[in-house]
Amino acid sequence: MFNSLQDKLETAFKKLKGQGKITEINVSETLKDVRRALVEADVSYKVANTFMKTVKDKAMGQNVLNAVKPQELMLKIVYDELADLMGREPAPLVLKNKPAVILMSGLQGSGKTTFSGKLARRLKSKGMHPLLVACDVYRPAAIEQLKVVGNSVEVPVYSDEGNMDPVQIALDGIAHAKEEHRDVVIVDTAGRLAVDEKMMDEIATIRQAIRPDETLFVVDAMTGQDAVNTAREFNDRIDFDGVILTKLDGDTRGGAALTIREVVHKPIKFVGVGEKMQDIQDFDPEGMASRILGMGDLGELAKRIQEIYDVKEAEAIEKKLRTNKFDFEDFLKQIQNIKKMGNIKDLASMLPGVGKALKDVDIDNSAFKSIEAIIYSMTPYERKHPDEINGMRRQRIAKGSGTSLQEVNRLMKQFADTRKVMKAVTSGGKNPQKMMQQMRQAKAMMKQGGRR
Ligand SMILES: Nc1nc2c(ncn2[C@@H]2O[C@H](COP(=O)(O)OP(=O)(O)OP(=O)(O)O)[C@@H](O)[C@H]2O)c(=O)[nH]1
Ligand SMILES: [Mg+2]
Repeated sequence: MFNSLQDKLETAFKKLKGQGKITEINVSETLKDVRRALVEADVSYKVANTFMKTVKDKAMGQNVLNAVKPQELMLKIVYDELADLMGREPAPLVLKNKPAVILMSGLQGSGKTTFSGKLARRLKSKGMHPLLVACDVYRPAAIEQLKVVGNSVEVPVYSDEGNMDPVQIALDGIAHAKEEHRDVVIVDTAGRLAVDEKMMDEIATIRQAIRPDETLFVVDAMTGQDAVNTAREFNDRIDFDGVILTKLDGDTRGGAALTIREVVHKPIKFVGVGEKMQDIQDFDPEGMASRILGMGDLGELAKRIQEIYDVKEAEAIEKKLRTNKFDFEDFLKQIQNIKKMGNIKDLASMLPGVGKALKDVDIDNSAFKSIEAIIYSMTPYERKHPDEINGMRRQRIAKGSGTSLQEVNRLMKQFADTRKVMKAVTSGGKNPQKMMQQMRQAKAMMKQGGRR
């Protein structure tokens, strides 16, 4: 996510770091670099200029030049401005009606149908009972696509094949939800190739008829400033409640994420980070600012971890760690869990400083293959007693798994580190604050361990 922007901002701040004493000239040079980075990330000139002016005023107001740690203060100011630019506070869905109704809108191929499924899955995991409603009556396979999506997240789909009136289908779908005691209805609509009057009329009419709790505008982040312009046009016409930014996993420059809020004064509520149903994240401006500046996003990571671990499992692991019984069987189980958490590269980017280090590394979940092979080459006894895996055993394991001694050694080290991190994470329980604090400690511990 936003690799090139991250790179450029880091370079900008590095320049500042190299200076013994920073001067007004260094600061304005850094600011110029930051501005250029924003514009290259497809942030509009207007927004970039306003941004720079605010940062500059703040820097002068807080007397950066005489600050104890001027570089850090500058970074903090830019971080704050980025977070403010994106709205600062997360904007959760506001669902009041029974059933609550969520209406999707957006251009063709922006990701409405996919996101409808992701959202249904998400709401279901929170104990709600969603119903998906298929109002795309134009594209031949649209209804079928929603059914496939619904099926994959085990959420029912209401459709009315042959009925060409999306308003009526939406109303019928909501009535059906009432009968079936579904408490939230997600209405998927037809895409527009471009902003065209007839289609705009249709979505406006649906909206008037069903009075949704939330009208969401879905937009492809890869389209940069076009995304922002489309958002403006949709907002003028249907006054939506929030934005869904999809395809943030791709080679997105980031401009849309940074600018939309400022231009339409509506919050980004979720982002899509992949084609799979679990690839959805709450949009958190502070977390995003932190990620853009290469500072990681431990909040999001903690959330993912909590999604996977139930309390019981966490307690069991915690006990094992406490009594030093955490072994390779458990480790293997953790790998399965991590795979469930989603794309590994995306997860890694939430760790401070790690995202960038992995930027050019081609890792995906198959990276676990050799690790799994090594563990499968251990005897059951060895898996249960990791501390007894000596040099000779390591040699044998390397041969058996078709890897090398170095790889086995590396895994042994990773295993030891994982124990430490897991210890911190599991004892954090359900308290993300505590968990984050402990993860930081664990990270520091691992660093020390590495130096020894
Ligand atoms: N990489 C990536 N692909 C996505 C994401 N969201 C959707 N897609 C893909 O984008 C394509 C279009 O998604 P759809 O959900 O069909 O889009 P739509 O808005 O419903 O399109 P229409 O119904 O034609 O208007 C599909 O191939 C999806 O798999 C995302 O967050 N990341
Ligand atoms: Mg669709």
